[in-house]
Amino acid sequence: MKMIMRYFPFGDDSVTLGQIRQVPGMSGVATSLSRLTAGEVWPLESLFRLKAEVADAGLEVEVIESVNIHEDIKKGLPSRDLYIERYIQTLKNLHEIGIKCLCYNFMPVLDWARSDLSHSLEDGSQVMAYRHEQVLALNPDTMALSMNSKARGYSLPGWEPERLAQMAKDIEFYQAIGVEQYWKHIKYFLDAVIPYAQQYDIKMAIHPDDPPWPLYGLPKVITNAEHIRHFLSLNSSPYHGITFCTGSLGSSMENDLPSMAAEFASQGRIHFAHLRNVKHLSKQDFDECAHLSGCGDLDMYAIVEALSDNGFDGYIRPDHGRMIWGEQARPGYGLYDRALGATYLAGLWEAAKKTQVTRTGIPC
Ligand code: DNO
Repeated sequence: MKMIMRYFPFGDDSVTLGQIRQVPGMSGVATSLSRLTAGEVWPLESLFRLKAEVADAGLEVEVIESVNIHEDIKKGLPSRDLYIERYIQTLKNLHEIGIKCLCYNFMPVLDWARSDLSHSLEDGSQVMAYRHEQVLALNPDTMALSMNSKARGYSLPGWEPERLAQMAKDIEFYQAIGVEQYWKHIKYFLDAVIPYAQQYDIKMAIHPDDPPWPLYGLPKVITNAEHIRHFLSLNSSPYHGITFCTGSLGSSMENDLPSMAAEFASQGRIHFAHLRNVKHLSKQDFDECAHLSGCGDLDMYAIVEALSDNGFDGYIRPDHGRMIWGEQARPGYGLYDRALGATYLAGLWEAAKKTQVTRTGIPC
């Protein structure tokens, strides 16, 4: 297991690589050329610059999060072949700088959705929150504007301007095609790309839909164990896997996360884990919260134990943290609470490893 933190390069982050380097146990970053638009080939020189910047700080860049998929691929338009070709060229370039894992998503139009990026908890911290009725009442354009206005000037991953311009039209398009057709578009992409991922030794790790239920009539696919099984069955390559995001999957009270972690880790299909907790207020309303099991509804120890016992050897990053101690940062991605989360998760990992033989009889 390697513990990493997300980092936005070239002046787009309030957190520095030097600070990340000082978080105990931190070996690298998950990063991206976040200012490029979906469909562009990632230039090799920018990638080498990124690698050098990270290496200068004594960290590794082995995970890219994410290379966004052009909407024409998700829509299954004839132009998708051109964008798939460019995606493969980007994979080749990522291979050149030694990338081992790529986190991506296949969510139509929207990436993640929240009703509030700065909701105050009783302890005075701020978190991102989701209230289903409020999200439904907003039209997506209004939600996009309100999310970007609260991003404190940083780019919001998943809410890139080019995505937003077309939003209303795209939503209508997806409403018309339906989920069965959407799965076909996923398969078309995988059939074309996974052989190259394998050739370039890059593990592809799809991120679950966040939140994991239908919104605005858009197809949602990576939402629960059954859908993940179906997704994995579309290609048998070990390079075809998932990002196990406990916050996204855990937003649905129906998902049993330790059991899902055990099932997919034992198949070698979890390449990356985003670990965070979530506090439910009702079935479809939740607040993000501190990482500790006691602060939310997920049993973080049981999840880490399931990953560890089932041979998980990928990357873990602490996911969204609270905004604490007066920090001003991109929502979810401040330094302090993610650093607390990272050390907590490292502690859970150590405990799981040290008790593995006595608990399971299986040596580490
Ligand atoms: C949100 C992130 C997502 C994730 C993408 C991966 O904070 O977890 O934006 O990076 O879905 O493609």
